[in-house]
Amino acid sequence: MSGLLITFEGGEGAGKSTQIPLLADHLKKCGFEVVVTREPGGSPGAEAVRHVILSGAAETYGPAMEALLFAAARSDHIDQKIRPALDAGQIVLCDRFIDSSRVYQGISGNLDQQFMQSVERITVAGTLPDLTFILDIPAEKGLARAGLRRGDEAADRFEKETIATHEARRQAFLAIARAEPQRCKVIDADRPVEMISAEIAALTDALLQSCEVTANG
Ligand code: Z5A
Repeated sequence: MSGLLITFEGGEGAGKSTQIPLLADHLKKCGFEVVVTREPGGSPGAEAVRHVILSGAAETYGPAMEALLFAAARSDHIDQKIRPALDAGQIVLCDRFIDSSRVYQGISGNLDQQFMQSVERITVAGTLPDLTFILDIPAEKGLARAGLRRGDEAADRFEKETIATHEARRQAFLAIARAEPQRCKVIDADRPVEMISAEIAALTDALLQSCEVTANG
């Protein structure tokens, strides 16, 4: 039995971490086994790499180095957590995944597309999302939300970048959604939390009805 991999993508402050537990609750109420995880991180090895990347320690070595660090973390995360959960028929909800690498390293880092595609193919080894929610919000609004949430803590390596860079990333996520409309659903994230979660739950329910994943409860 194979589970489902559902990923959440989008710019800073779009509301991914807010929406994931709401979808998890909805699915659990329907009787599904749910695993919530995140990238970079999600397994002990990947969490160690997360610290290196988000502290900015690898930034001076360039985007290719960062892309490979994200890939190393993802490979461990998939092996240790995601694939075993899918093999057990569970629904995995992951905060960021391959599209973040495509956008942050591939587009913002201006890396060769063939290099990025090869790294992705080797890293995921066939474990690809069944459904991806791209939470879309103007960069300025998302960053304002992320700033409020952070409070006095320092911005991380990516939050510090310019509005133009964040807006370009937003457009890159939307371009991925246009290229893969079957997998990617663009969600207007500039709305009340409950309205967004209702749309996400409805789209997930529709996918579940069309595939073989069944609830245990
Ligand atoms: N990265 C990469 O470069 N390459 C990769 O391959 C991967 C990642 C996997 C991880 O950061 C960084 O790594 C990330 C990309 C890069 N860049 N940055 N920064 P992270 O894991 O520390 O954080 P994040 O993924 O960027 O989270 P986030 O985008 O900052 O936040 P969010 O999860 O989308 O938003 P939130 O925490 O749910 O909400 C933010 C605030 O807004 C919070 O106070 C909420 O209460 C509020 N909120 C949420 N929804 C709403 C609505 N609907 N209305 C009003 N207020 C709301």
